[in-house]
Amino acid sequence: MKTLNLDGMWDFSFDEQGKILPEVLPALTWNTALSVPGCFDVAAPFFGKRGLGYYRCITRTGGTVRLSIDGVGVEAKIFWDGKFIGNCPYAYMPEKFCFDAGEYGEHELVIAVSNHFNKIYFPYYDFYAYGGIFGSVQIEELPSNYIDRLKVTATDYKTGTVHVDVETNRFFRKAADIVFEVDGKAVLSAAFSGKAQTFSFRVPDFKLWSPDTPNLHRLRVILGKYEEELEFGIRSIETKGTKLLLNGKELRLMGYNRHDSHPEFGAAVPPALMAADLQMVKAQGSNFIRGSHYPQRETFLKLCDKMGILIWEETLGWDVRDKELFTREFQFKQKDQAQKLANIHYNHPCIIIWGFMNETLSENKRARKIIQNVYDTYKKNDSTRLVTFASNRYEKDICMDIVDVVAMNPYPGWGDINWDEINTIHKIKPRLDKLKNAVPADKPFLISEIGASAIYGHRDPHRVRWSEEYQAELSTEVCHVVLGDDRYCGLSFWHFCDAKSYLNGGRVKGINDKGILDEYRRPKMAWDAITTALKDLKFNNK
Ligand code: ADA
Repeated sequence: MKTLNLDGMWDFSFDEQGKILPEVLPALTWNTALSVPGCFDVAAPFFGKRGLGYYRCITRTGGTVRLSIDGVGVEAKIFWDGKFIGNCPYAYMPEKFCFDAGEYGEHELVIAVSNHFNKIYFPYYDFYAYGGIFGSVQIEELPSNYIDRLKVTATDYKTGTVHVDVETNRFFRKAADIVFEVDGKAVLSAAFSGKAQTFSFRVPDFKLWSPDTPNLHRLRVILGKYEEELEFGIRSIETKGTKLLLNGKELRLMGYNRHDSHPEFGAAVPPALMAADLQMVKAQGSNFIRGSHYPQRETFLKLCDKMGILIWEETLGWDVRDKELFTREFQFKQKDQAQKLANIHYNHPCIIIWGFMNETLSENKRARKIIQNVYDTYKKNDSTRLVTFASNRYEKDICMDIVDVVAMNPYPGWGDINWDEINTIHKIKPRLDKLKNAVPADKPFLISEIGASAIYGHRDPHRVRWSEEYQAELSTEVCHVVLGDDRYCGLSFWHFCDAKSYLNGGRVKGINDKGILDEYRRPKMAWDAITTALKDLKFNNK
């Protein structure tokens, strides 16, 4: 079995007039080249344009193959030797396609990308809709019988027992031997019936995974001519009353919401920059990232597995209005994304929370049904993780009983200014105290967003809003109020770094400037303020 990494320089062609992705490839002139992964709309001559971008690469392969595309934006259609193979309907969602690539030899792969808004990515979202291929593109050459899905579940962190669910391709019907190795040693040889089957074994000399000890084990599965390798972690995540428990011990979360965004790379943030972001988070003593507001890249999740950073990953859907929310199409797309995400990223120990539909109409009875449905979809596909959504309906929210962790996005100290005030930091504690009393007494409560805008370099002795001083002072107060009170299971600031949005809706320079770092990752005063607050609070005994 061979894996081809197709990342590199691809031929590129842009159609600015094109509105809808075609079913059949048009005649194209491949007159330029762009990088994959990469975004076409962060570079001249395509800067800021909307249209159809065609990426082409020629590769040598053949037989049965599995093509993996780790996220596109806003959507894409895939063509192999001119023939339609499949869709990437959701921005940022990784997709896999198994198909017959034909005789061994040269073949043409075209990924046709549209960065027009669609029925899941609406123009009013507060983050820029980039166009391009955001993650790696790979081809695995497969034998005719292969494993389609491998799910590793640590069922008992005390004994190191794991279950491995093996699902094979449709045509696999023959009984065969299956071998499991962990860290290079055989742990189980068994008969595989030829249908979906679960195997169970204990990991010898297992070590638990946690943010402080992110131990990973390597699994190798051999089934006939097929082989697959992956890393997994042994850990549990559950709730007990108002607490989160990781491996049976209380876990408190502290970290950031983070957009995959950079002025020069758009949403195709390079791995080196991802690693640098995560190293900062780790060095600060934080342990949590909410991947706002869409699926994360495989590289990013692997880094979080290795570095011990806990993740909330969510479906795309931001502040969706009733006109869109109450359509069957939108509801299907939420459930479909939840089902895909829970399966595709199932084996990452770093993911502890599945999320969906940021700030939806959770005060509304019709929306409650939709929320219940998406929650149930996640649970059906993954009963081992916590499921929630971030609410901004506060006391009016009627869905707090559904979710495993109540998560809210309040903005006291920012959205509550009066004519005669220049500073509303004193309003933070009373507002949060009131809010926490509205949360069911038996549920963990997470402040999933909170923060203030600050323009990098804007310093002001009056500490007015938009100054670095104001944001730093607000962040310190938030750390003390939230992390100093164990009624809250955690906190994630809005947000890690400034990220491109739109000019309408009052975003200065078209950027959401509530980053604790600016868009180039230069720390604002708040970064050190938070680091100091965590030390003063001895957060997580550090
Ligand atoms: C919301 C939303 C974020 C961001 C934030 C803000 O809470 O979830 O994506 O838009 O507001 O900056 O106002």
